[in-house]
Amino acid sequence: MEKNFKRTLVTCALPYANGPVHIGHLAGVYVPADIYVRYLRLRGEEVLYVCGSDEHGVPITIKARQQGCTPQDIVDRYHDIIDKSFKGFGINFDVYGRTSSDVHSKNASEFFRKLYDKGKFVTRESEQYYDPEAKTFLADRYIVGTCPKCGAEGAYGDQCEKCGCTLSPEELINPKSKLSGAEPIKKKTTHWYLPLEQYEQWLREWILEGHKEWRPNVYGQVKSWLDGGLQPRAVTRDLDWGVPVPVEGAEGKVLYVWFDAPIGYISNTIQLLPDSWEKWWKSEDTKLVHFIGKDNIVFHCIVFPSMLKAYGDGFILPENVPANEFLNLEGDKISTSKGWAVWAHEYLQDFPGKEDVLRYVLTANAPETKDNDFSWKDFQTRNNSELVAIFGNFVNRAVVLTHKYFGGKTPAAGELQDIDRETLAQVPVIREAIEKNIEAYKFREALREAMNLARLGNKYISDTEPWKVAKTDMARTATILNVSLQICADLAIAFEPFTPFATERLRRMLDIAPAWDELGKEDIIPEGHELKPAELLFAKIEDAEIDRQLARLDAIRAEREAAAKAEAAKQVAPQKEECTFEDFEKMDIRTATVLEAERVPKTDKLLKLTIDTGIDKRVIVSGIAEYYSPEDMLGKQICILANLKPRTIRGIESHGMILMAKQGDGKMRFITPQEALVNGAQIG
Ligand code: B3M
Ligand code: ZN
Repeated sequence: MEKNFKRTLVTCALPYANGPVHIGHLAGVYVPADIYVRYLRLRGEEVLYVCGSDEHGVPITIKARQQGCTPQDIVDRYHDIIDKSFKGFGINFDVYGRTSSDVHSKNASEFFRKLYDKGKFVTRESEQYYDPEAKTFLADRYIVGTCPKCGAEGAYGDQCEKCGCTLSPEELINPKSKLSGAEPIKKKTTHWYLPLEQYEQWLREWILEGHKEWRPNVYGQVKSWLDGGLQPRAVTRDLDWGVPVPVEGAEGKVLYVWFDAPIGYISNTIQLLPDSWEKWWKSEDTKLVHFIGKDNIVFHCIVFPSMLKAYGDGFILPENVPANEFLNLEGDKISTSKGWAVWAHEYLQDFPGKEDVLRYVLTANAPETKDNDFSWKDFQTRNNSELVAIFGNFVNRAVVLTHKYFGGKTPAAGELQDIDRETLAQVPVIREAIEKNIEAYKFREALREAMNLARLGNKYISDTEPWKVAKTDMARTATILNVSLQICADLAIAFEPFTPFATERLRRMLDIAPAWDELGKEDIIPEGHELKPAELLFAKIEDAEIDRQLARLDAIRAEREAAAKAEAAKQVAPQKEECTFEDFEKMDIRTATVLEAERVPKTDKLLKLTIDTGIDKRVIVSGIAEYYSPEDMLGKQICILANLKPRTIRGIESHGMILMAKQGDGKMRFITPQEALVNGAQIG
């Protein structure tokens, strides 16, 4: 059932202040939320738009340790960068708070205390890893060791970044503390848990029964969590960075970051509206919408609602949680730690005045139903052949011709012809489609419709050719330009949520400030209304600008590959099964010298070597051509396994094997005695 709300509270996931935001964040959360908020405001609705930095959590403490500064230093730095980036893209929250603020600390603390006093938590004692040297419990991320699945070194206690598997610290082979390098020991600790299983039935009814309209990815994830059965979730941690647990006997413990962060939405509202925040959080007339990425679904659909339910006191629940899938970059997963990203603040520097282009491309390609890819070529094409060639071109022709023929004054429309009427009749149809899609959180589709409006205008002016008609019929020219200008005004409305900077220029050119409701009216710009000088709506993006971005990514890729190779080189194969001295004795290993060397024809890997073994001269075929040329081998003293059973390789009989050392990345080198010896010296 559609409820009638009086106002809308829009929250955006609080970005972690341990790195800048990138295009994946923008596409997943902030651009769609901004479109939604701008649309509602244009419709004259009451909206509150809340966000802020998420400044707690273990990764921030690790970064601080790596950089030799405090966690507060880290979050101060990134909070500022992130805040500026959002503003740069026209994403103007009513409040952009931070979870390290006093308001939040007090609010989150009180929230916990209330649940505690109401008996909503259970406590559990568990054994957790503890660093006996640093005298502190170790969060999963603070324990590293060998991955039990792929053997990679340096896997974390919660995940191996090499093979991507999820781990628990117990599974690591040779676990070591990241703090001191000491071997962690198990120690008992007590934590508070929210017994989520008690909310299962209620969640089923509220979401699975009551919100079938939620996006399939969101609904599906919730369903699979509920079907899997919910477990109590720890809401506290042994850590020294966060909101202290406000309970006696909880020294050295803080609220788990995912417990305090969503409360941050409320704290930030309190910070902005200390006296009237409850109207936004505790009134059935408020529609609450959480914009998030798909990795945050469980917290916003299951954990936070259960916290609010436990708290009671009239807190409302989200009406919708439009979570997006992920955006990839040039075919690869975006990764902050690997530097594989387009950073918002760098984009703003590299493309000044083109904030809208990124907003446009990220929306046109929005990962709403599946993961999507961002490529710089697509970015350029969408700018040059959509924004510039269609939208910009149409507006430019309409405005410039009005200046040229009518001194910038909006000419009167005479009698309308079929083409005029048919064109204008399309506008309300498109308007309805945009509205329907935005209200259903289908921003990509809504933008397509808005672009259809630009296409309509561009086609109209191309078909009616006012620059030709003007030679013979000024009255008809006036009508055509009047119709064209009305469509320009429609575009100034329809595109405002998507490309607010361009529509601001357009509104300035047309000298109007229309509300959403005027979209499709036939006299948004009255006859005689004077236009301002034409401005450029969108500018072409040249190949050189795109090439620069691609070169930057190529460099990152090359660096990453080199690092991966260096890492692989360090991997040491595990020891083989035991053998006896007799086993070893069977092998006749001795020195020899290469007399002749040549490639085995039609192969890439094989060399044919004639060698002096001290006992005889013989031929060995060896797969080392990738590493050594025949010239490299000539005259070299090597070691061979002399009594290996002869084998025929590519028609050549090979008598023995050259001893090679091989490292993790596959690189091989032959073994040579430290000082030249006679051929045939036995090794053992
Ligand atoms: N800090 C964002 C993330 O997972 C996380 C959101 C918190 S929203 C309350 O990247
Ligand atoms: Zn692994």
